[in-house]
Amino acid sequence: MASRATPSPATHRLPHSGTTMLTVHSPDHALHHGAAEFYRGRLVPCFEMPSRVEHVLASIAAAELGAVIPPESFGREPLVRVHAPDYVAFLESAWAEWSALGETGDALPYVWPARDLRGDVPPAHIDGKLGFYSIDAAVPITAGTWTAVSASANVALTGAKLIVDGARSAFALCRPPGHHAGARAMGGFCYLNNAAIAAQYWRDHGMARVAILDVDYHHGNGTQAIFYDRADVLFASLHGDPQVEYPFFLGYADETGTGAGEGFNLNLPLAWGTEPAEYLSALDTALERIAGFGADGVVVSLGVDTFEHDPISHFKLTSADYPTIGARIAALGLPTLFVMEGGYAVADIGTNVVNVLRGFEGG
Ligand code: Q9C
Ligand code: ZN
Repeated sequence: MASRATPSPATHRLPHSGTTMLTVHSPDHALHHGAAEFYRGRLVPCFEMPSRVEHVLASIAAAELGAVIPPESFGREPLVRVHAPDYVAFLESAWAEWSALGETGDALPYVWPARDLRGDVPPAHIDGKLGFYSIDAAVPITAGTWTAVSASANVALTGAKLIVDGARSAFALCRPPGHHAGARAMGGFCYLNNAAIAAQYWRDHGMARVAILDVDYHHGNGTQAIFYDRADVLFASLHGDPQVEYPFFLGYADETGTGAGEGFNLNLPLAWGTEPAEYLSALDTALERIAGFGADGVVVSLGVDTFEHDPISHFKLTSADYPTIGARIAALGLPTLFVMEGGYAVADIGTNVVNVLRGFEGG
């Protein structure tokens, strides 16, 4: 990159012998642009929009964080290490099945297999499949959704591979996000669980123990569920208390893991209006658990919807708090993959994301 030939004073301060953090990004994210999500009785414009990525890219360039590189293609294999094959097939064919009905707008579910209904039989009709394979109606499927979703997973995998190949850190600028997606369900703007796919890739490429630190405002229900019975992947999350916040039905403090995974899940739910000092104290608790786990690497589910002005969230972090988060994660001294999750104060997410990454880099 030309910009690296004339580093700014800020990049001169980096203590890592001239290395900068690579960002992985695919323009295919823009092929996913949902019109609306169902919220409080009406269809509202999607908060999760393509411009989010453009703001992050602009801030990366302005800060001269490092080069932005395209993803490699990893194919289906690493996806089905985490997700059920029938779910991946559903995502791939959903738009074709929906448009075959003569529909031209986005596909959205409207019926779900809740208690006392059959949750074990995927229906044949797309209307039934949409509900079977989802937890909510915040997951529009458009003509370009599969292309964008599979590119997003490839972005995460490329970041994971950079670290297997020796990088200390990388930033996977994933969009759509992933942490609400379970092994067999989409939800909360998420389709494939990019962080989980990256963590499993690390397990399959030499790392014995992987930690996932989820700092998105919302509980990473999908990631938790995927690794809930495993002792080789520790999931630690700080998030809005599910008593009062999406996803409501997971993310409580008493969820500590099951079977071999007992003790390898840590939830730190926080109240609406949580201030920076309280947030950072919870972060330290999560980091202490990760340090004690003996991880070979950490995947950070990086949501910046903890920001005070986020339109759908209720914590009070300021832009000046994000470098502290990055610096404290860096103090683990572990190979670190940052995976983009949420953040909907669009004009500010670039600043807030880059603040985390520069805080990590020591600048
Ligand atoms: N319209 C992530 O941050 N429902 N997902 C919000 C406000 C879904 C958030 C309701 C929130 C999902 C990745
Ligand atoms: Zn979120």
